[in-house]
Amino acid sequence: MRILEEVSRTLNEYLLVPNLTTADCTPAAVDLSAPLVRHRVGDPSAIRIAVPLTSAIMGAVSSPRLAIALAQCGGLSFIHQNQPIESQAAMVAAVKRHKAGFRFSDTNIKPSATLGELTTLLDAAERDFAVVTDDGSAHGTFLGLISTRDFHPQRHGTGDSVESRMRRAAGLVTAPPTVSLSEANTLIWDHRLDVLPVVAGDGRLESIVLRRDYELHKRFHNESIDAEKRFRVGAGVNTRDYSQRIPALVEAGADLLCLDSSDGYSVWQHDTLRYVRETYGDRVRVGAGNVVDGRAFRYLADAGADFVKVGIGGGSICITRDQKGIGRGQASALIDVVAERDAYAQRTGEYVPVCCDGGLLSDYHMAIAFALGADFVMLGRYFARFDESPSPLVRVGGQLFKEYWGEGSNRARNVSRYEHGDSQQLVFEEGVDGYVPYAGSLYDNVATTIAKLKATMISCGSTALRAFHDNAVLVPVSHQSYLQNTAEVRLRDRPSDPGQ
Ligand code: RVP
Repeated sequence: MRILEEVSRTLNEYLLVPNLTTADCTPAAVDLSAPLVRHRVGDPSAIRIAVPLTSAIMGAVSSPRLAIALAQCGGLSFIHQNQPIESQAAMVAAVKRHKAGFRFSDTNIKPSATLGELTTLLDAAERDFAVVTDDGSAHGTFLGLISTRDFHPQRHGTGDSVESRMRRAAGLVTAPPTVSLSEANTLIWDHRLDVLPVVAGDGRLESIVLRRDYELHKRFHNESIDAEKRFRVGAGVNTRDYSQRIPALVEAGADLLCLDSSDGYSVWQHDTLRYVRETYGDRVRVGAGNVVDGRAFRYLADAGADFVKVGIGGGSICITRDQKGIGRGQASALIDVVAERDAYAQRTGEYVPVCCDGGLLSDYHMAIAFALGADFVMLGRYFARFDESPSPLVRVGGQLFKEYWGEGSNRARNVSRYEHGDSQQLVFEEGVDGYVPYAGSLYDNVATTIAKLKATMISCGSTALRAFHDNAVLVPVSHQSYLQNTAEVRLRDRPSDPGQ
């Protein structure tokens, strides 16, 4: 038995002390770009992202829609592996197929649906139009469009059919899948369209181009794209079916893989990493984890991991610490692993990036993680709250929430992430199934997060993540000091509303 001297600390337990802010520290000068994969010290990483945020390998978080939105903003998603190989590969392929500016139609309806059902759909999705397809799916036969301008609840019965008010395909401007984005935008402006459906030769809906995205597209200068200008996307893999799953994901075009396990310090991860290196050399990039100390980092780095993910038990939906008594405060884990990453780089000349995963509940937690040395972060709860996440939007007591569940919950039953020996079933839960407050669009929220991260770095006198880590001055906070920071305590002293 060995007891570590340091107590286990969370990200909450640190604050940053400002450094001198010089005139060159402006938001425009701050570079948040980060390496994602192993590289020789001094050489660039083969995969870098402009915004160091990745979305968690979870069914409630990383869908093709979210992956595209996040890649547009400069980050990267990992499509979850708790699904059959074919459907995961199809999700990866969908992201790679998607051309910038072309989006999946996410608000679709059948012609036989009622206007009442349509209104419910539009309200929940906060959209003002729906695409009509024969089966109400995103890739059904395109039959027409219907918007809130085509009907009015007082003029048309809620029981009337969508078909009775829709604008039919025959009278609409559409484009073939070969259309380029600039041609699509010309059609939009020439015909004063809000939406241009892209329809394949057999009549099936492929995607849509929105006038509003034209402006949006102009906002993005940092898109995560590959050499062929396709969006980048990652995918989770496991140590059970890797010899079938990995080839399928590579074939589908995945840019980066990541072993998805709650405890990555295992011989199974070693064997899977060796398989990738022996089969593909450096052509396929794969991260490993999760770990909470330097020993485990070294083990996985030696086995060939392209990056190592840190965090056990800190996830917002995670009960691993309660169930198994394993884990470590995220700050302590990060400090230990980052020290080993830097020592490893000095010793071997190889820099293996570190990802901080789980328990990043507010934007300032991300800043603390970067100051402690994380190269990039992985977020579940953060992204689950947005329109683009795949989980249902629900109204509870007048407030909107998105459903969010852990991969170790009964709902997900992700056996390969929570394997315990050779068991093929989830014997006990390590995650919960709950709700997170709905927070709107990913684009707006990521922009705010980036602005806050830049503001923190400016206060700390740094314009790049590595310099931020090197120069950051952090202070552990006492329990009293932490309490004083929480909004709850500050609000308690506020005068009550005059009307109450
Ligand atoms: P959070 O961002 O705090 O919601 O945490 C997300 C992370 O939690 C994931 O990236 C994963 O490492 C971990 N996770 C996912 N499911 C579970 C669970 O069921 N215990 N934990």
